Amino acid sequence: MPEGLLLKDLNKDGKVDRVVAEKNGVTVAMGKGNGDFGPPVLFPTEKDNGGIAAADLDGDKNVDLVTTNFKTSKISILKGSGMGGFGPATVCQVGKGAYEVALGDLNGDAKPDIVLADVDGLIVLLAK
Ligand SMILES: [Ca+2]
Ligand SMILES: [Ca+2]
Repeated sequence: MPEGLLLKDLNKDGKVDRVVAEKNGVTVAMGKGNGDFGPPVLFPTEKDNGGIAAADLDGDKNVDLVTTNFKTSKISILKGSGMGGFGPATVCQVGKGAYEVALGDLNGDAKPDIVLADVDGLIVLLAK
C-alpha cells in the first residue's frame, strides 16, 4: 500500500509541517517556512499505515492524526500536543481493510467526523 503524506501546521507557527504515514508509525518533520524541514520524528502506531488525515478531533485546538492500517483493519488515532508532538496511538478495529481516511464535519455539529474507505465501501464514524 502507498504511504500517506500530508502537510499541515502542527505547532501553530504559521509554517507548514510534514507528516508521513510509514510502516511503523508516522513521522513528523517541522517546517522551516523555506521549503525545508527539520529531522523527522517517529510516533509509533499500528503497523503498515496507508492513509492519513489531520484535524482537531477532541476540540482542544491542537491538530490530531488518524491513520489507516490496511492489513489489520485498524485505525490509529494520535492526539496532538500543539507543539508538533503526539501522544501514544489509540488503536481501534474498524471495518475490513481500511486504506484511506478523511476528516470533516458531516452532521453540522462542528466536530470532525471520520470517513474511511475500506474494501467493502465507506464507513462513517460520527464524533460524539
Ligand atoms: Ca509549523
Ligand atoms: Ca486535538
